[in-house]
Amino acid sequence: MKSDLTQEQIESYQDNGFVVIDGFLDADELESWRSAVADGVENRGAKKVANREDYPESDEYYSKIFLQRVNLWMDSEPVRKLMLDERLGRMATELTGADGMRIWHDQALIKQAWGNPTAWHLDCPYWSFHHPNAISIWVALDDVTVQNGGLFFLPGSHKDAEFERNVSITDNIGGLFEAYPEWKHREPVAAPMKAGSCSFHSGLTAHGAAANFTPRARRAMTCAYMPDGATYVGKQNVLPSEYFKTLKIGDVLDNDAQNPLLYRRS
Ligand SMILES: O=C(O)CCC(=O)C(=O)O
Ligand SMILES: [Fe+2]
Repeated sequence: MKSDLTQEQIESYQDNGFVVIDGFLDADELESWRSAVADGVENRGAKKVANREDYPESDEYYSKIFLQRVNLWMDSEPVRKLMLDERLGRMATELTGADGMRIWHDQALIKQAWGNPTAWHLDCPYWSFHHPNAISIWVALDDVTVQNGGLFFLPGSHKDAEFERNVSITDNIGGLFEAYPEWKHREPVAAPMKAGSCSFHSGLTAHGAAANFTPRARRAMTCAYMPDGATYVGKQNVLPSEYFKTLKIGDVLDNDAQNPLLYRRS
């Protein structure tokens, strides 16, 4: 795993709100990630989010954007081994400048053959904490192109995005630009990746993905990270209902069973 970041990569992440790391996994690691994700998805069955039996059902359009299985680390040993890797936490910490990182949630995102596009959106406003150093890794498990559902980012959008302005991922792919009319004429950047490459994006960077215009699935494994010390803002998102009921706005989200600490600067 290419886990050592250059100063140039860190600066590029901070300026643009995303960075692509080519050749992140070597061929053997890529095989382990593919098989771990296959294990996790199969083992999970139809349930979308671990420890949330009551998670709302998706509508028909959304269910054809991707097969989405969240927090596979909680119920698949092979995924747990990959996701609890301290190096991932260190990369997320170094890119953002945070003091440390916890797992917010992982997710397998498999855009099936002929899958719908992923509408433009911001991630962190959905989550139970709001923090400018929220960040996600997105690992390509297949070669990802503009034909099969490659990602697009709006460079620099993390600098003026707001936690209170966002849209849901629906069939209106440009709905985010109604919330941010000032971004309507900005040029997005496509991020094609070879299998085993990855990107990191800020929880405030506008992004989306193309439709899958191929007869094959586009597999990705992702993980969102929460800066250590982030506090609860009143949204349940993927939190188990039992835990959610105990939280008050402003509480530090430091439950190691739900949000394990991956890395902290010494
Ligand atoms: O894989 C996709 O289609 C979308 C990915 C995404 O929105 C994310 O990783 O935050
Ligand atoms: Fe996203």
